[in-house]
Amino acid sequence: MNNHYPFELEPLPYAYDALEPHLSSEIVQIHYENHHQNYVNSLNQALSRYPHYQNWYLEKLVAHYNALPVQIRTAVQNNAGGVYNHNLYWSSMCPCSNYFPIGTLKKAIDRYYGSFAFFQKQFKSNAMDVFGSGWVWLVADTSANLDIVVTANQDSPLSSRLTPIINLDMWEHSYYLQYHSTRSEYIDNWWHLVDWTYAEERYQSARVLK
Ligand code: MN3
Repeated sequence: MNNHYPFELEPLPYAYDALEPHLSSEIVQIHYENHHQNYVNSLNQALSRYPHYQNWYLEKLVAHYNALPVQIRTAVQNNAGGVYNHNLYWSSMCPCSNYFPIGTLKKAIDRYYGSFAFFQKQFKSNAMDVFGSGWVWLVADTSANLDIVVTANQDSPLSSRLTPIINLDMWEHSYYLQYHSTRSEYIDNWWHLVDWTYAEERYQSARVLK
C-alpha cells in the first residue's frame, strides 16, 4: 500500500453491510466507492505533474499543504484531506459493539469531561453546529490534552499539529440517504459504531509523540 503518490484507496476494513442497521450498506458503498475514491483520484491528478512532491506521504501533504506550489495547494488541501479524513473515518468505526472508551483514553475523557456521557453531549453539540460541510473530531495535542474540534470542508486538525483520535463525517452524503435531515439520529447511532480499541491505540501514539 503506497503512502505516497500514486495513492490507492485503502481497503475498507469490513463489508459494506457490516455497520447495519446504524449505517446502511448503500451509504457505506457509495461513500467509499464514489466519494472516497474521488478524493484519491483527484489527489493523484493534482500531483501527477509535480514529481518533486510525489514522495511526500499523505500526512505530510495534509499537514504542510501550505508549502506546496500555489497551483496545486487548494487541490491538495481538499483531496489529501479527503483521503486522510475518510481513511480515519472508516478505521475508527467497527461492527464490534465496543460502546465505551477504554484504557488511557477512558481516563483522559473522564478527566477532561467529567464523564463519558458529558463528553458525548459536547461532541454531539459540536457536530450539530457544523454549518455546511465539515467534520467533528476528538483530538489530542502534543501534551496529550484532549479537545473536540470542528473543521470545514476536508480540512484536518493535522494541519494544526493536533493528533486526530476519531472523526465523524458531517457532510450530507454520509447520512442523507438513510437519515435525511435528521442529523441528530445519525450522530446518536454512530456511537454504536465507534471502535474504542482503535481510538485507544491512536491516543497512546499521541502520548508517545509527546
Ligand atoms: Mn465523506
